[in-house]
Amino acid sequence: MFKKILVANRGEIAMRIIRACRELNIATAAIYSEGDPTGIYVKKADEAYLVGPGPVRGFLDSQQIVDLAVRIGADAIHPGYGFLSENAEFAELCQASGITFIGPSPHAITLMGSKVKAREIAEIAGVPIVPGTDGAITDMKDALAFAKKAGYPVMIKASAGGGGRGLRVVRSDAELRENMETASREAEASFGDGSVFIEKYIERPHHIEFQILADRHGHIIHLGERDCSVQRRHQKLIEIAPSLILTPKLREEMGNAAIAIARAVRYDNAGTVEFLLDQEGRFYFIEMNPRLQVEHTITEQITAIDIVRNQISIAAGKPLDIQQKDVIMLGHAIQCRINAEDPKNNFIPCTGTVTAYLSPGGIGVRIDGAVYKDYTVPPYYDALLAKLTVRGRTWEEAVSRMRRSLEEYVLRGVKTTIPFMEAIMEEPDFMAGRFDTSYLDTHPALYTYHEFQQPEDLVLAISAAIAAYEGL
Ligand code: MV4
Repeated sequence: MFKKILVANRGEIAMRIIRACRELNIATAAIYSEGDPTGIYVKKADEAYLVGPGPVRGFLDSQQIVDLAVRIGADAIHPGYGFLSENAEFAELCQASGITFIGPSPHAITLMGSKVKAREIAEIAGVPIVPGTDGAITDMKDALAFAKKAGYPVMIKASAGGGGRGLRVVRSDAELRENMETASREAEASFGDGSVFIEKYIERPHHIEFQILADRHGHIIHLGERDCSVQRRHQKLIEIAPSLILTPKLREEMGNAAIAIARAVRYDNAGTVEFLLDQEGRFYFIEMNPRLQVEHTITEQITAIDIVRNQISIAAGKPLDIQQKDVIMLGHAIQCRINAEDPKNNFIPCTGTVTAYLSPGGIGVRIDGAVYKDYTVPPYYDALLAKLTVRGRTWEEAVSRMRRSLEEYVLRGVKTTIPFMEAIMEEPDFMAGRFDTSYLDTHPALYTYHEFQQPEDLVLAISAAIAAYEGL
């Protein structure tokens, strides 16, 4: 087993990985930058090293991170999510430097990084894919011919895109002509690969993803699904497990499909296979994420399986100690992302210093976070402050527990998504489990929640006014 793991990430996911290492008696080395020197994960690691230059580049500098790992005697690196977690060259550099990359092989990362290749692999594996073009489109004639056959609307997708980037819905030949060129140019600019393909657009789908665990001895299992349909412009806000609409038959079929795709690319470690479920109950593979996901916590809460611990032991060459028959999903879990954003102001990211902090607690309540009183929220990274995950025996119990936990959550000094999440937990369609990817667009009233002034905020305002008056 590893002696020391370098955690090549920050914030809540660095905390999550450090906790798993602590439980396994593995020493940890954190990296931090000038952009967030006071991150609590830095204090929790056994060692901490400044990377740079600047607030972000150090986290993206493969050579600097691998050189550090070699210098400090780390035998493995965990990339978390984002940053270098889906970078095949980084995984290769780790291996070439004798450092274990805690994640899938570079080969699997590369294959799943191409949405066109992933579709081909799924088709060969007999997994349903959305009707679409055979490979990337280079000739407008082929694009128009596909749209004529499939019927509008269709979706233009960047092959090197993912997570919702590089997508355009078009509803006519004119729109298709206008958007093909720009889509390809944007993909070239964003991903260094301008190839695009087209799929039939699935209206108001559910976004269902299956958690995969695969070891290096050919054992592959799935840990059930997560429904991530409550999202805004591809930013997931609330995720639930299990889905409220999958039948046991669909769960079995989609779980087997997810395993078939993992097997087709000889996948190892943790990964997530994403599907769309249409209004008629048909499912389609769309992409696979070769990394740990933000929302992995809801799967852990209903299966009691520690995904990060399994990632570490798989990377150390151990066989899985669980089989598919051991995966039992009990109850319902919900995760709310507590972001430093202002839902009333187009979710713009907010910074500030936390003036009061108290996590909710009690039965079935889990906080993954790196926030504390007097923490200054840095403006350089994604806005995620903490993830609030609750589980209940029933959906209703989970919703009421999430409502109570959000109410209880004290996080002042910076605007957050907490009041917006509270509004969702009281919204009848959500409470009844009636939501798909159009939910936030079709419930605009959610954005008009009333934000109660906290007493001390009022005291601060009044005392400032008095001071100003006396100063006159
Ligand atoms: C789609 C789709 C509808 N039709 N593909 C692709 C990236 C993945 N993370 C979500 N993606 C989608 N692909 C076809 N053919 C709907 C989604 C989708 C989505 C698209 C736009 C805005 C929000 C979305 C939320 C979930 C799924």
